[in-house]
Amino acid sequence: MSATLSAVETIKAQSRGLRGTLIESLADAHTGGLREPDQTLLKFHGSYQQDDRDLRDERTESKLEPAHSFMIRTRTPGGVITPAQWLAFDDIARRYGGSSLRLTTRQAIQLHGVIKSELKATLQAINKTLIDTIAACGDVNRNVLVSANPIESAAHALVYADAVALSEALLPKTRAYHEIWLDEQPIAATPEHEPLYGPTYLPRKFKTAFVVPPQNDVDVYAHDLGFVAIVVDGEVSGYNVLVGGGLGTSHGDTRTYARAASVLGFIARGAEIAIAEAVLTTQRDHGRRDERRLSRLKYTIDSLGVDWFRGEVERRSGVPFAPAKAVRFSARGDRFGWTQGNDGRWHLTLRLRAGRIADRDDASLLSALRQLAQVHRGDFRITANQNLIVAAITPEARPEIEQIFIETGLSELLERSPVELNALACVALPTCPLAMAEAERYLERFSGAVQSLLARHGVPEEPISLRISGCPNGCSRPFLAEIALVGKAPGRYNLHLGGDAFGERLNRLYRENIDESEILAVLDRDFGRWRRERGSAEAFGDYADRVLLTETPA
Ligand code: SRM
Ligand code: SF4
Repeated sequence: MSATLSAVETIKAQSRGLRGTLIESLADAHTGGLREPDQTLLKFHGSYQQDDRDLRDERTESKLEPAHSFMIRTRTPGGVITPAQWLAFDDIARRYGGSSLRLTTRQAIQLHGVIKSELKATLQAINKTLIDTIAACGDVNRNVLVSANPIESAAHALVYADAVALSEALLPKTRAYHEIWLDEQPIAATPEHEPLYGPTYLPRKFKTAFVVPPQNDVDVYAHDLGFVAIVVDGEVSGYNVLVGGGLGTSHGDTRTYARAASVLGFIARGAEIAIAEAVLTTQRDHGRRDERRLSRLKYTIDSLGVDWFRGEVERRSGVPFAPAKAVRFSARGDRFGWTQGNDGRWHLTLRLRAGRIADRDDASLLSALRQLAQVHRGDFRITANQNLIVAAITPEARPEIEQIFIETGLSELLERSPVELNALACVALPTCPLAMAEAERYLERFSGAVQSLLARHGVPEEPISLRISGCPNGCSRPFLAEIALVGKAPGRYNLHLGGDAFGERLNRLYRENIDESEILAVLDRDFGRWRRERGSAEAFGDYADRVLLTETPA
């Protein structure tokens, strides 16, 4: 391993506990952006500097600096948020965030388009809602995912509590966030000790998810650390622990790859934090710090071996693993519409098309959700599939919620085929600096085109998982879909096929760098073959894996 540290390592080391010169950068009125090292440090506070890519060329021609603005992401473990918090976010979005909210694949809320002079006021407004953005981005443990399914509510409540406790335990200790954004007076001249992270934090981002089978609604195999709840007679006896999932790749760099997590074993409930700290510190001490592309936990595990890693986690935590318990997933996406929990309360899962919430010509989603939040007495749960559950509605309250649901047009968004309802897309253009092709703005058109093909082949109700990412970083978790488009260039994508229906098998590259007409032609032909040749009820992803991907491309 080369001894040369990546530039980000030096920035972290010199940052005085993630403070850097953020205060000075924010005060500099000559530019809408931040100094470069501060852009890196800002991420640890839950925000990214971006620019409007739709305007980039025009501004360059006019010799103007890019139209800088900031994306802000919340730390909301399990995506649970109260109606009062929702209303506050609605206000914040209208005032600072271009009247738009975005629900993410990690159960967070994102604001886009916040300008530098209003960044601090926006973070303060968010903090007033008792939600923070600490560690929502950066080389730390990120927002912790939890199955959002409120039907298995007894087990879910326990697992949610475990996830919140873990999220708190893995927070960095620095007071930088409080000092920079909330004007807290520094207590000591020297940066505080980070017992878990050390002065340079982790080599890379670190992601944790909890899942309650049989619903794999968080894609538990995609995360650095996964806890699969083992529920016996309604009680959570413990967790199967998974490590080393991760989806980010780089086009043309064969050293990078998507990886489904490996199983370490079973632990009793109560040992999660000790295990998480051991996994995290092993990665802290052994992950590569010279090459960020190769520094995720998945590469550390593959270079040291799963058995070595298991032994090291046992040594550091003092918790021995028992053999993993048998687990079966039988579903994956969200359960749309009305469902009733064991306690008689109702839950309404809304479809929000790539998680974007704004008032547009075709639907006034921001206003519709505001109306719901004004009367709702339960809570909201952001799902890991960019949707929203209006949860815990009493039977008495249901008629009023139902009326708003219908009158505001929210119900119409559910009148779609399974493939369209379950399709995901990352943000991509115009805000994501890494996007190579459209994703969110292309989702409706492309999923509609795939639906038309399915209808033509006589299988309009097939629940095929379809995901689009604007680049190979994989933010919509495309590599676990049955059909995925991965952006290559404007209007061009790699086509991946062959994931399974429950998020347990990675798909594979099927066609490279093709445009929409080529993609649809390939799918048209292959849907036809699948219909004729599939075993009884064989899913498209399974057929693709068994047949299409074993053939040499025509
Ligand atoms: Fe992501 C970077 C958006 C979930 C893998 N991701 C980005 C950035 C911040 C671009 C950047 O670095 O400047 C994107 C901001 C776009 C924008 O304008 O908002 C971005 N990622 C998103 C979100 C909003 C996608 C969405 O449409 O919902 C998701 C926010 C999650 C959250 O709330 O915390 C999001 N990103 C994911 C996931 C899915 C997951 O975690 O379940 C992945 C794949 C899983 C994984 O991490 O392996 C993912 N994002 C990446 C990567 C590749 C990491 C890697 O290991 O190579 C990057 C680029 C990087 O880190 O260098 C990235
Ligand atoms: Fe941006 Fe790529 Fe992530 Fe899409 S997959 S949000 S284009 S980094």
